[in-house]
Amino acid sequence: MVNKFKTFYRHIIEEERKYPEATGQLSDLLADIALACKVISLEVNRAGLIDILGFTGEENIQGEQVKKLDVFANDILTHVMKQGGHICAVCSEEEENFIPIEEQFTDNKFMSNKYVCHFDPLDGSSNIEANVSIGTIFSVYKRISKSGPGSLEDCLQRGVSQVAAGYVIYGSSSMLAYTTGNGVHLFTLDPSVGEFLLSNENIKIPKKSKIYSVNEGNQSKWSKGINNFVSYIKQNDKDSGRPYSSRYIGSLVADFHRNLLYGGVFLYPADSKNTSGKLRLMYEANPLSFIVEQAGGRSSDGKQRILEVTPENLHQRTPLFIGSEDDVKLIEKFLSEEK
Ligand code: P6P
Repeated sequence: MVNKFKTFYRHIIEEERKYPEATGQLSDLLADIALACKVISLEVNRAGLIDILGFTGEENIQGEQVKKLDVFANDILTHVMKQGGHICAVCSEEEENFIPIEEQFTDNKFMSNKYVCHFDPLDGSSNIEANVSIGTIFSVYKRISKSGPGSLEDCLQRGVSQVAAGYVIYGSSSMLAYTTGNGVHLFTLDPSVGEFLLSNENIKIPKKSKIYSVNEGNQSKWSKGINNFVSYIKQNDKDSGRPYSSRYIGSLVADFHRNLLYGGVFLYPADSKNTSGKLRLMYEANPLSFIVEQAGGRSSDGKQRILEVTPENLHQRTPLFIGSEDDVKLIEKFLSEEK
């Protein structure tokens, strides 16, 4: 834990000052994302209350349409991105196609909308009624095209090209984790001041862990290599730290966040039903992989670094093995040996 009373915005400005060529646009963009997530946090925390107070159904007490929370989160993020002026395209789990955004003409000049954002606006939202932690995941790239609204080429870049990535977990408290390539830093939302305050700096994930996260209900559909890995870590062998403990919430951001702090490996393999895996490359696997590598961990699809996968489409799925370095390497070993 750190004892610096430092806001998220102050932290990103200090990061920006390390780059003399920085224009401040990325800092503003990240601040805009944090603002949107503060609004989402308010709604997520009210969601239970809305149900309790009987505002469910098509209209709330103000006669407004009560949106599904993930649609609400998507609308807020998209709106803030459009008004911010730094984005040429927004891609979202909730949108079939990317949303191209024109440059804005402000103070008698065109703003250079030089970034692209991918979002999973509210991952795990099906868990909200059970009061399980859910999250927003974001990923930021620099555009490839020169000007005007963004193109599909701007949106389909490999994860290694990300300039920033992060998530906000809406749990007992709302916490924001982000990286711009200089380590992973964690902030806790203090609702009384309405700021994300620095709580952990330069987080490092333990190299080896004793936690694995997988939906064992899919065991009959797994490949031989995954079955062999999971059986291996369940065996009793004190010297090699086995058996591991099983921790699976079924909400990616919650499972990832716990493993980042405590050590652990999360698996969502391809199987006979989800032959390319279930999770999405551009707005789940890539941002979390940038974060985990910046924290000293590893992330792979079983054959290669997630960050080096060449995307073919916006909603592409991928197998995902992410977390403590030694554990991910062990999975890759079992997969390489499966006959
Ligand atoms: P399963 C939630 O629906 C989600 O997209 C991720 O947040 C989570 O890790 C995964 O799916 C859970 O999938 O098949 O285990 O329910």
